[in-house]
Amino acid sequence: MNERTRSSRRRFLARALGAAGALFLAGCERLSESQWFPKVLAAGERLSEAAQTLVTGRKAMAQEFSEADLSPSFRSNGTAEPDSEAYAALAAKGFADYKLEVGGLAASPRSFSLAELRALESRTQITRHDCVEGWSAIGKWKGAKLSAVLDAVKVKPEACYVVFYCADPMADDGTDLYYESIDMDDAWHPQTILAYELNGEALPIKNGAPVRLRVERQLGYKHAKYVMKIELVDSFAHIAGGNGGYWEDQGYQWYAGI
Ligand SMILES: Nc1nc2c(c(=O)[nH]1)N[C@H]1C(S)=C(S)[C@@H](COP(=O)(O)O)O[C@H]1N2
Ligand SMILES: [Mo]
Repeated sequence: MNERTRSSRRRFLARALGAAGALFLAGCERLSESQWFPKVLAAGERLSEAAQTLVTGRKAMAQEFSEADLSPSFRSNGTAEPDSEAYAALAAKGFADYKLEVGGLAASPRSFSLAELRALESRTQITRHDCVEGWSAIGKWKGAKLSAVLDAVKVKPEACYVVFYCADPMADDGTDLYYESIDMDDAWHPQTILAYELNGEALPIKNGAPVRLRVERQLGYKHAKYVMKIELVDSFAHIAGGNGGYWEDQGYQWYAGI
């Protein structure tokens, strides 16, 4: 579904869900026009079904597996160790000084140490990771629910996306950090976690230590590793190439739902 269709469906959905939903979704769509409304309302029933499918679709759980399904080892892809002095210094101390900064459109922005993240409500899940390069792996992830982090910082209603800034520079000169973003549907999803364990052990550096995103309804490149900072935003215009992610800035689809 292209951006425009998606936007139309979301607007219809806002209507279908009533005033509260409309208020929330309207904030995220400030920049788009509203001409389509009369047309959609005339279409009635049929679109109402489409809206329903959309709701179920975005809330559905990704498949979970059993211990017997675990891949013998979970491979690393992309960065296997960030080429950054700041990261090396953190790693040298076993990430004891790590702080996850969470801010942007939040009423109570704050940072979280690893201990503080571990104290939040957690979830453990065995899921399959699918990379667009053509490989998959099943791993057991444990982490803080992103919803618990969002609750703690009090997300402002204007927030439309969550942006994850990583420790690894993608350019040789140390600039162009990897980053990614998801919308609020994925952000509040129960399987969306900030993982600090893989297969029962502290997350290895090759898989994103100390904390990486697991957003199970999305393809591999959305699962930001080495997350250092989280920002709640209403647009990507001010961030890097403006497309919501490192790979998106090179032309990948922003919505990588599966
Ligand atoms: N910071 C950061 N996150 C990243 C990447 C990366 O290079 N840097 N690669 C992405 C891609 S394409 C995939 S498939 C997964 C790989 O995760 P893994 O190394 O645990 O297999 O991480 C994603 N997140
Ligand atoms: Mo990937």
